[in-house]
Amino acid sequence: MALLLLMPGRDTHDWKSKLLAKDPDLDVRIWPDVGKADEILMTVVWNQPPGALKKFKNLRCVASLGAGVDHILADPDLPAGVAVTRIVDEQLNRMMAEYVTLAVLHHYRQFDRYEQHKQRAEWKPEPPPNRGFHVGVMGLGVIGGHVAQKLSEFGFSVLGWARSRKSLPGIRSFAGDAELGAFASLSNILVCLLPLTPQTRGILNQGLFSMLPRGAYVVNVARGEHLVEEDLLAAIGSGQLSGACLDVFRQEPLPPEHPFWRHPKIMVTPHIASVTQPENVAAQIVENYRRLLQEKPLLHQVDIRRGY
Ligand code: OXD
Repeated sequence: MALLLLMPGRDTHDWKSKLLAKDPDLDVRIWPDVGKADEILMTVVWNQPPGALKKFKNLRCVASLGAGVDHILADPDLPAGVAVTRIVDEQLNRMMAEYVTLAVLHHYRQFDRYEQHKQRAEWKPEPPPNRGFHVGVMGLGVIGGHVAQKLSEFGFSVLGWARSRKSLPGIRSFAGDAELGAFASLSNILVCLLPLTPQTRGILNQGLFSMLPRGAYVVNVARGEHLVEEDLLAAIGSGQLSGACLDVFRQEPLPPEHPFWRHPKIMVTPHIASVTQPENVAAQIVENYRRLLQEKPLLHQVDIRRGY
């Protein structure tokens, strides 16, 4: 049996060598050189082409290359009964905490204003940031919970919102639709780290923005589909939002003509907030491949019905 790397555009040879370093006997194939399709037991995927997943009759597990699995669950060719796993990795948590802390501090310490002053050679101290400033983190799973905790350790007052109530030291927790308004009304910076599901698609919209304190700032590091782009532009235009830092987009790469590129109040990065490094995660992929062969429960298997 074999493991297939189905990740067009990624450095699959590096992935293969990192997997073989963990288990030199592994039969690792690289799409589209699949060999005998019936021998594929597990596939590691990112941006899989349409129809690719339906070719493997003995497929038992589809592993996401990243923390998110929305690209797999949305694939109409995902065979029924196949397990789906995600990456859980300290390195991914650390990178995300770095990125979000940087975005929060950049806004909180008004670096955007100082960039503008600099263009005019203007020496202009701004009033110090407000007390009573809260960072609201949407999504308190493995990564969201870690980010919330790091922001709190940094000294921010952190609120967390999730579908069900979470108990995290130092984080004031809000849960479900009923408490979304209370959470939003206190969030001077709103950070989205939610999984993408039918319930969370488009959740960053005009309705939510209108519940935030005037001048709030939005950081989206989850999925582009969480954000209604037109609503963001309108909310910044009206002054309801002061700006946004975005790492993910409905269309990636973000097309050159997209208004976000040239918007003075929107920071754009190319989906780099937190990136899977093969050397950090090869062990968990190889372990899951062994578990499949031994018919043991898999690490980090997602609940397909819940979507994460
Ligand atoms: C992920 C991502 O899901 O990089 O890990 O977006």
